[in-house]
Amino acid sequence: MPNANGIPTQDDVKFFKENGYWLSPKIIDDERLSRLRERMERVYRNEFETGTPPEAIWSYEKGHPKTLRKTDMASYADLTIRALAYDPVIGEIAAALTETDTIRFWADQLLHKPEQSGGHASSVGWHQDYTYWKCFQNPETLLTAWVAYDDVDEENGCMMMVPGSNQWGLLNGSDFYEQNLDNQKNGMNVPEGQVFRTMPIVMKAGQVSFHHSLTIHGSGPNISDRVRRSSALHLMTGETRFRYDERHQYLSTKQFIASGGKDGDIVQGDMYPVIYKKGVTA
Ligand SMILES: O=C(O)CCC(=O)C(=O)O
Repeated sequence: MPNANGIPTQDDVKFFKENGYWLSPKIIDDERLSRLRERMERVYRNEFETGTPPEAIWSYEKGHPKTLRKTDMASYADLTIRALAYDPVIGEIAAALTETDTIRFWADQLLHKPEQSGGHASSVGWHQDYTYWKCFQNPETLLTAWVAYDDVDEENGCMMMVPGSNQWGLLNGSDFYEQNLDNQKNGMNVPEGQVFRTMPIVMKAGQVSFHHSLTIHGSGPNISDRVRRSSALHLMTGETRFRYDERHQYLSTKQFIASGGKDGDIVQGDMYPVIYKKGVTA
């Protein structure tokens, strides 16, 4: 069991290393969750508190209301969403799981999966996040914290993890946008002797699920009457180094390059704030 603040124990760290994911207790309280849900709606109405828009606003089927919405870097637009992205407790948990002393934030996504979305594109295909993050050198230094704004279960399309896949290296066939998850998994080159077993990540609102950048995960449609809302926060350890990769560029990596960052440099700077440093209280 984690301690009172949700900080993982040695057994939890062992579980994360072996399985590639770990689920915290509830660490975001109900009042903060209702503010986050309200801010999510404001961003969807194009009301940007800071005056800066998110990096990308995207949904399937040209914005059909029953499809998945993904908004990249809403933390640029809204200060409540930004405070969650920079949350030091989430940073401390990430540091414990990766056994490091420094965690930087590097990206966030708002994810909105509407109720009764079956029959529309609202699934997330099986993928390893590192497929999209080759602009960083070492997948071991990268992880995601997924914050549930609502209770999530199989009916409203919770995430599913493939336990142990964090130890399989980078596979072919990852595709966040694929809708036929059953077919898709047959195209992934799972190593000989390993089994593609799926684990639903059932969570209460305010819990945070952490996954390694090589852990295969995806999610099905929302066949319930309950919306599924969340923030996915992409984090890195202080050891993360940059790699120039033409295909995987973001506003932050473009700025890193513009300010002189080169292949092999430690990733740091204004776009990559330190959210946790061991021994320094927030
Ligand atoms: O929300 C989902 O179903 C998938 C999110 C995801 O792929 C991620 O957080 O890395």
